[in-house]
Amino acid sequence: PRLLFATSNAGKLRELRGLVGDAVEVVSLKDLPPIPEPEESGATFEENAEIKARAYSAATGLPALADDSGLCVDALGGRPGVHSARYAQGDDKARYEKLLAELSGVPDDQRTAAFVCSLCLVQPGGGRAIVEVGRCEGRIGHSPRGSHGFGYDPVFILPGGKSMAELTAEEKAGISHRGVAFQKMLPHLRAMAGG
Ligand code: ITT
Repeated sequence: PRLLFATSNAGKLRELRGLVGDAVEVVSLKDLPPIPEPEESGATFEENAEIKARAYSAATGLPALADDSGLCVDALGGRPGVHSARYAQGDDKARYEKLLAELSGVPDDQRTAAFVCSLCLVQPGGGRAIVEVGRCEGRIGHSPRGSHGFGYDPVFILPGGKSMAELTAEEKAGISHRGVAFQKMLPHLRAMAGG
């Protein structure tokens, strides 16, 4: 059966397509008539991923894989967390600039953060939801660097010193929260596709 990548975020879609390769035949929301976005009313990444997977699977009759993800900053008590997409009006740059402003004056050893990704796979007709989570630890830099990736990548500094936006797509896939969650999900996708 075809699998629906249930996201309207272009960056996520690009990365998920790279991760799945030709393991499963995939369709995206762009290939389908418009579907109203479900309200992400959950308190956790897992809950929101399941809300999205169930809503898009129900609307299309397809197995759906949804991604709920975000950036949890320790000095902000875990914010923006599940609100990462809505942290500031405007584009990705407006959001990471707001984050840098909120952290101004915070010393390096208190700038730790983690990207978190929850993937949820739901079959049409409801039933069990499969949820897998990945994390990627780092810290928030002082200025943006790099031009790959999306979202908060330019201000997320990895243990090696590079920003996430300085990695190639392949390098990011190998270490990212999304890559980690996806590797855990892959056996379930293969089982669904029939081997
Ligand atoms: P969908 O719900 O349609 O999938 P969305 O962008 O609204 O798209 P989320 O609610 O899960 O999705 O928000 C995730 C936000 O977290 C995203 O918009 C980015 O700002 C940030 N984010 C997630 N993964 C990221 C990554 O790999 N690199 C940088 N920022 C990321």
